[in-house]
Amino acid sequence: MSLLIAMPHRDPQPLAAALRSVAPDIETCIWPDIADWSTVRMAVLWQHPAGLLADLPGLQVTHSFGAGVEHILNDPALPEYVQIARVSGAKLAASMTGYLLRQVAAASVAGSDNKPAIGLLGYGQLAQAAARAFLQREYPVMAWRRRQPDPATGQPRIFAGPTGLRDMLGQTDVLICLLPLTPDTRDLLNLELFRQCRRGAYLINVGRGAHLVEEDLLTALDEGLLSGACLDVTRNEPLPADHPLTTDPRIILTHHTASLTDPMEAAEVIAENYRRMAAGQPLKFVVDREAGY
Ligand code: NDP
Ligand code: OXD
Repeated sequence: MSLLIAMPHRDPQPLAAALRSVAPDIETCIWPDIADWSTVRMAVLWQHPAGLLADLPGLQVTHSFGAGVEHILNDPALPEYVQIARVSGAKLAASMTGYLLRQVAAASVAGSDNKPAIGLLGYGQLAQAAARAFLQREYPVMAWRRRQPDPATGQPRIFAGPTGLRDMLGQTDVLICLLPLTPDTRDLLNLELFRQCRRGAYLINVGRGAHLVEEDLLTALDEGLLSGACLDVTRNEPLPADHPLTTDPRIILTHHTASLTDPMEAAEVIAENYRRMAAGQPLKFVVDREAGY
């Protein structure tokens, strides 16, 4: 029984070393150096090679090396019976929160003399940590999620569904996308949505590039619907040098570095899930395949 690490575009060694230190008993191999494919029970994946999952007959769990899982869910070779888990934790959330605080402080948001009102799209692990930090600094904070909020009122104000989204957008100065990429959220950041925002709102997209219709962002900036944008994720990564987004002074670009998975934090979650898998126990940070996150 073994664990496979397959992330051809990232250095797998820091994760392998962290796994050796937290779980020396777990037999680990690194793609493409796999002695016996039939013994692999868990695969840790990030932009893994096409067709790989079809070659692992004993696979029980796929584990994303990051928080996002669309790269696994979109794999046509993913068997129905294989579970999906992902990495999450305090370090990932703290790093995202730090990035968002810096970007909001640097953004010049039209018409806001006071602290701009933050509207979070998504209220999961990362957005909840960010919301706490913004509230501590006395920003008004709202968040939109899929499931209806509990009736109890509290901070931040929670919205759900299409009407909730419209309500939140109309009161938002800085819109932060922290959604997973699913069929329901793809292309959500489009002109129709920007028209519902407070005029001159500022957009920060740290979710996925495919949440944003990039031409619509340029139109919204031209029409003054938005005052600026900060994009950590784009449809093509890395962006070609001559792409219109790279030269637009109203747009700040970072290169999918808002929050990088810490190998030790990842190793702890992965090792814990490996043990749970072996014991037939429920996994941590397990993905609901139907919901897509
Ligand atoms: P979670 O799975 O913890 O949270 C997802 C949130 O999105 C939940 O609140 C969920 O609602 C909400 N949501 C999902 N679908 C919808 C929908 N259709 N309508 C409204 N709300 C919806 O995710 P994380 O916070 O851990 O991560 C979020 C995303 O951030 C990742 O999927 C990844 O794409 C991105 N990311 C980017 C990084 C970067 O460096 N740029 C680093 C790490 C992650 P509900 O609460 O009702 O379930
Ligand atoms: C992630 C990411 O999903 O790095 O963790 O984007």
